[in-house]
Amino acid sequence: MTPPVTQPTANNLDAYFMPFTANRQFKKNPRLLAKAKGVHYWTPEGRRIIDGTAGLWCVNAGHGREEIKAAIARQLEEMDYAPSFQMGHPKSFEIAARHAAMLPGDLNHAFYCNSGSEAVDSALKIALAWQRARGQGTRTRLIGRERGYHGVGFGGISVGGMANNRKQWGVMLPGVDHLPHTHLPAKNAFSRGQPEHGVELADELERIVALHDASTIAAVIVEPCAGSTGYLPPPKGYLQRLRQICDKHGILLIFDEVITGFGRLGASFAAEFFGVIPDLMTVAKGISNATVPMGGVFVRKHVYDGLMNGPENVVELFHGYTYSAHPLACAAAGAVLDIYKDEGLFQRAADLSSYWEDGVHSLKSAPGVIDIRNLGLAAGIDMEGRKDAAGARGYEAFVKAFEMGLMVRQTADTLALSPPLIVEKGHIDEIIEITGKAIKAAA
Ligand code: PXG
Ligand code: PLP
Repeated sequence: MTPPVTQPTANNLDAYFMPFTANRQFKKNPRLLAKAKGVHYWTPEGRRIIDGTAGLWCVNAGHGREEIKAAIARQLEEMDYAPSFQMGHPKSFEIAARHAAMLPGDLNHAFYCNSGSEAVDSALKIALAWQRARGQGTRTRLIGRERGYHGVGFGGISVGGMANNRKQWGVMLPGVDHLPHTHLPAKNAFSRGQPEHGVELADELERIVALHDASTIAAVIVEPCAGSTGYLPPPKGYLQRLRQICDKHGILLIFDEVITGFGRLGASFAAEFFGVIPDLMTVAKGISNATVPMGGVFVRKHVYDGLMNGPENVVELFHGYTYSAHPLACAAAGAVLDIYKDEGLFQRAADLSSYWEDGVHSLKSAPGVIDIRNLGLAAGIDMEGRKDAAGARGYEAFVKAFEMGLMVRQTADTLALSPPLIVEKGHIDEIIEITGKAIKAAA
């Protein structure tokens, strides 16, 4: 008898190599989402899940928005794609002008790509090119921060500071250094909003400058409010001080606003919220409400102008993507801006943020909760881990929450919450209640 040509797979989930997932564990007990509307998902069996995380911090205007769907469909009908190099299409210029008009300060030019990771690598490259264009080509060092997340490109993991995201890849980019992170639970535990302590951590940049010399440093990149690492709002005065030190030494400041951009803090961008204008800003996620992949780098006038030199027939930045400013992404991004504006969603997030703060801090008494942080419409909750099993409790709490009808994000023994900006107070109550039960169930 001839054997079958292919062996049957363990299950039909086998072929997909899942990102940032324990593949074997997942495939034994999968969690699937099949439908979404408003602030809810549904599993294939029809179980309703409240979305406590706006997908992955990206569906800020809620799921299944008809206006976005219609704009994408219209664009697909009109023109599916246009080359992005040496050619243009009207919607790319239109969306850039709209983004420029809503950005704080003189951030007024937009470069587009397809994700936050691409945005970060693009921003780092623009920073290096700009330093070189102004005759400072020795400035090649990039400075990130411990616990920072800047996506998964080689540039992003080099400046990033989450050890698990780095350790499989050897040396990455050379010449990178890192600021210390700003998580000081001994001094700042259970802070409401920005913590009081830690402004002096920005002075570590002076130490780094003294060590390497300013003439070797191109740029500093930080998340104005760190997201992936468990939501760490910046200490009071910290970003202002970073800005001063960068100015003093001719170093470009990059804010990675992939999570904080488009309303998460109750303002258009963290730069506006904190009143600190970076030289470059990276965005993704909420830019298109996650309907069509899109990312961007917003740059200040002096950065753009600094690169517009040399003969006019020569490409100023040898960098770009096949899908930079993809017509479908631009159409989606335009419809998303209309929704944010018409529904006042950034203001809505600001208005709800104190109710949210009270809600998340009510979890202080849940078993084994050792810190809670919040700013805008997001929060991080640290649980005491199990002895010799870091992350096990966090994972169990995440699974329990899902079983009880709530999606949260988990990293190690920290839970992160960041609901769509359209949530109602009743949804917030439900999110807090289930989170509390899940923390208890995993105690
Ligand atoms: N920068 C920042 C600050 C981010 O938060 C990226 C860059 C990369 O974006 P892309 O689109 O390439 O994934 C991000 C992405 C989580 C989580 O749960 C966070 C992100 C992605 C997935 C999960 O913390 N942030
Ligand atoms: N790899 C190959 C072989 C390519 O031809 C291209 C683009 O033309 C790329 C990678 C880059 O793809 P993208 O522009 O979508 O980032």
